[in-house]
Amino acid sequence: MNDKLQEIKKRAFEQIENAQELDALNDVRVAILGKKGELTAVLKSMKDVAPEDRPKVGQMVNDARADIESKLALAKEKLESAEMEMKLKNEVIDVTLPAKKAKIGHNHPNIAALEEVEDIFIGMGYEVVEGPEIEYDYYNFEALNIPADHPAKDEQDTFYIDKNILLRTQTSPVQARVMEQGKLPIRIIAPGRVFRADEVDATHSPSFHQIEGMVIDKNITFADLKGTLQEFARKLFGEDTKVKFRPHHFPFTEPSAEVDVTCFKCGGKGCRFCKGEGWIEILGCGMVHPHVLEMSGIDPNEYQGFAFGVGLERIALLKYEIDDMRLLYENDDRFLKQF
Ligand code: 2NM
Repeated sequence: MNDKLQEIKKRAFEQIENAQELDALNDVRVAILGKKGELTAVLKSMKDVAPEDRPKVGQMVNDARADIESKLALAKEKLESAEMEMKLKNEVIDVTLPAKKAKIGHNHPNIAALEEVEDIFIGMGYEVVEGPEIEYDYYNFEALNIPADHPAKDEQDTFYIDKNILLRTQTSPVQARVMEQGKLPIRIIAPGRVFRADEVDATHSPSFHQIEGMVIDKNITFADLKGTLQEFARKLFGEDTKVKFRPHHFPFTEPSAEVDVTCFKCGGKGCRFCKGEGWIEILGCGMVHPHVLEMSGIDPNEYQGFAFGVGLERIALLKYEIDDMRLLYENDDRFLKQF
């Protein structure tokens, strides 16, 4: 009996020493000490032992069991601490490694252009004002002398929410609201999103941005408008930039003009960029129509004003030489990170 116990113990010790993982160790424990284990079988065979020998044999089995259990516990501890050590080793952080380069944001070309335009006018003493994108028909059209039968009012061009409420088609309603407040003089620019029912292509989008400007004061003339926009063009496109005013028509200004600037690529000689013209159209402007002043409660005999409007996307496309407006709205990282 003793031999058998010694043999089981020896084998158990070997297996415990060979176990590389906690699972293997547990297998050994089950095979030897478990309900159907070898040592348990020995205990069950006690009935074959002579009664007078039973205490002694029982003691031997218990001793063997205790030895194997303590060997198991020791091995378990060893494996666990090895496992922990491994885990810590794998989790080590080398604080001296160079950091991963963080992706930082870029200025969207629209924002870059907006900031440039704003800075120029702020430098001339203008205030930046904003207004609602959802507007009353009154401020978007009527207060700006745009008659009911004007093509701009057509549902084909304007997103109507109901009969009197629409998505503004220009930022001039902001100017109408400021005029109505009656604090004079006024020197403001109104940047913001506008909406028109246009199909998307390289130069059109149903939602784009405008910056409109307006000055109302005593003795304001077309010369003030010309000087202001000339200075603006020089600051935006370079000191050598020339401006050209072409007669035009807008319902809210009289007289009205469109403004071209000399091509900043070729200086006016004509190139691929300006399609051989030497000139690039950038904005519309004019003297605020006396009727517009009157409707806002300003006496046109006492006060005069000029106003102008530029497309922000148009400026961004020109300045950063982007050939398709859609690039401004897709927000493709490969495009944006160039700015
Ligand atoms: C333009 C062209 C010409 C304009 C007029 C006004 C207001 F409110 F004073 F009447 N704001 N903006 C204006 C004038 C806008 O955009 C091409």
